[in-house]
Amino acid sequence: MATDAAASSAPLPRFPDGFLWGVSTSAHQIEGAADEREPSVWDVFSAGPGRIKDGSTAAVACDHVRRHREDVALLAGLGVDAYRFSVSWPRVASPGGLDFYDRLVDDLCAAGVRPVPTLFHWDLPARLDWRERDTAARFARYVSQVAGRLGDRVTKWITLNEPAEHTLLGHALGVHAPGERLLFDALPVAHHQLLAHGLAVRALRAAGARDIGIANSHGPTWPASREADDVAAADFYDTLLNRLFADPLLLGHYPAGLGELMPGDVEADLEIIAEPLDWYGINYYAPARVGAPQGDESDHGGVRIPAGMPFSLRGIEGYPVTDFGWPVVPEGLTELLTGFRDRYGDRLPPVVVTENGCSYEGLDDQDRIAYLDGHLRALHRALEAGVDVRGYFVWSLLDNWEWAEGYARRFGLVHVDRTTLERTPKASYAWLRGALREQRRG
Ligand code: IFM
Repeated sequence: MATDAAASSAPLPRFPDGFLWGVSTSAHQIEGAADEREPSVWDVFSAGPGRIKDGSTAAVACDHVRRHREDVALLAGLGVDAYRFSVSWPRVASPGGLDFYDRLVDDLCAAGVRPVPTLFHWDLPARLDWRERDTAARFARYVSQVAGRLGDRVTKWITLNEPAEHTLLGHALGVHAPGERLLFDALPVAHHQLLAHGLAVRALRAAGARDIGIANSHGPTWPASREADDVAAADFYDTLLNRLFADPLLLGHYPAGLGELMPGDVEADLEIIAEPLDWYGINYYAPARVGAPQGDESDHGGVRIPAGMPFSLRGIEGYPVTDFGWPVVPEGLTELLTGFRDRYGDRLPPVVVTENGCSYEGLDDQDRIAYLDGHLRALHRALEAGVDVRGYFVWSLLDNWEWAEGYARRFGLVHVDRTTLERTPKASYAWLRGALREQRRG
């Protein structure tokens, strides 16, 4: 069902001077050229039967490795300040792999678009495993290698993308790569990614970087009712999705009861994990409605929550939904940003919204325009409420390979034909270009 929301005809409010406007993608979702790099956990996972809804793999994706010049031209035409892409560790580990990113960064700089690489966006080399502590140290060595090659032109860095989803969907519930169903035994995977993040911050600083953040996914967690057991379940889910991945970075400790479950010398690791950040990236899509356990397995948009979890996920009623079935709740972004500021106070560095977007079909994507318009107004309300937000990145530039959904979901401002791979800017691309021009006119 499509949303019936409409973009406001009023111009967007004015964002502060220097506000960073960008779009995001990730390596595995767009690059293709899979035969020119070593396999990642996603190559192995997607080769298994029944794992990806349309049976596809990302072997071709958007063929961005070969067509990146065209994609850089699209970015320049859109008028964004910055492009958030990810560097594929399996590609960098393969002969000549860094050459591609070298060219991409050169082309972006020549086009006046600031490169903002994410160093890990879920495509772990298949020979590695986040359950192993050593993966964090290996990550830091790979980060040094990338920074050594690109650091003369890249000034803004992102360590990890959404370690929460990679842990929960990939290692606890098994619906993403590597397909492990460890439930709470997946907690070491969270710890080792956070440790990898802290080590990466140190490696980047050693290479001279001064503008470092992370892209963590967060959302408000709304209790299903005011009953105590629903409120407790929503608090628990808030801890799992929000606090588990933010408290160690911003406060230097895990939420109560979780540090004891982590492997290794947790206190010493937390000192590394809490390396100061220059900014904190938040990916926002929708709030979660959470209730007390209902006693049996539940299906939440294709994600099966096993019986025995201390919470259940419920539908969000009363809001339009995207073609993916995700509720469209712009005010959730205001709530999230003000809530983070209230929770972390001056421990929260300036925030950047590193992802926000929606999946809709069609070239005349008025629903996406309404979505972006609504979320930008919601972000502006957070600015007015005093939250220090410095940038906003749309997910995504291109229709791409949406993980376990395959090619069925279209998040792009630019349509990609699945047969010819031809790129066609959608109505939302023109809308965003116009909105950015307006902002610059003041
Ligand atoms: O496509 C993903 C992206 O890789 C991570 N954040 C959410 C997006 C939409 O599901």
